[in-house]
Amino acid sequence: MDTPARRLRQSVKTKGLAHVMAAHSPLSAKLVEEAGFDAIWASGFELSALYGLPDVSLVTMTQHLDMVRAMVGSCNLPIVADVDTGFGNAINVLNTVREYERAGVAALVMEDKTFPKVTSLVADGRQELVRLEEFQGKLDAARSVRADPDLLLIARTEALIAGLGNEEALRRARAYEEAGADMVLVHSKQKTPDEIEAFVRAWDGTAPIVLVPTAYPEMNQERIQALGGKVGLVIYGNHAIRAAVGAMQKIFATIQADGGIHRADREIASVEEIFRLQGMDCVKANEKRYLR
Ligand code: SPV
Ligand code: MG
Repeated sequence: MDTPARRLRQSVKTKGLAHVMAAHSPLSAKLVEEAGFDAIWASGFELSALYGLPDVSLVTMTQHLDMVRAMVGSCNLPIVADVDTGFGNAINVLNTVREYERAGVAALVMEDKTFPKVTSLVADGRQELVRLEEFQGKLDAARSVRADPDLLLIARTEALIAGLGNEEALRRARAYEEAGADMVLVHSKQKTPDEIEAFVRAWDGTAPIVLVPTAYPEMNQERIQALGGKVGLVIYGNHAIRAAVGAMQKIFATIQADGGIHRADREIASVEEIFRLQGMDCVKANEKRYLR
């Protein structure tokens, strides 16, 4: 059967590296699909920002799950769900995996921080990790409850984010693979790729690595591939919400400065373009067909 999980696994297999773009709404998910990415990152950071909140476990699982369901319904790309810490301990994880799988995601990324978590990229953030054994238990729980063996369970270690160093990141990554993680995401907030490159070079497991190069943007596809095919997914973690914020700030300032919308009107998407994205052509066709 052609499931989203299988399609994502297939992308990684055939392309070597799948490109995953962040989205925070059905509309942004649709734009990710039209732009030709392989999958959607249902980012906790983006959804928190959409609600005007910091990414510190304030957005609930229900809120995130509702948005994930709406995105699943709006596009055909596989969705990689950012489930933060799994919203609690291993008992919570049992419920989390069941619910997200039922919602139709292709993959879940669960991180080894304590709940409530603190967003990873903030300077001097309070980064606390759970014990390695506790996280293995959470992975065990996740594995035991997934119905489809193709559903990708991605273990994310925040060891580098917490300043614990490469050896601890490797120790945890190995332990998470041993506990059954299909891939291992290792996050870094260093401004250059060297920390991550050192990790990937030293990686001796078989699970593909997942990177989120937000903090070290010069890590492009070419540089990732130069690491010898160990990286399976690259996640562009927050570029949808940042693009949206920049575009709104710019156009709002233009309208304020001009005292009207005359100049702004030429610089933004047309109303027709929004109709297209909303599927108004379909409404018109259905009106002809069904309204008698
Ligand atoms: C997210 O996009 O929610 C992430 C990536 O988890 S980061 O914000 O960089 O931690
Ligand atoms: Mg997140």
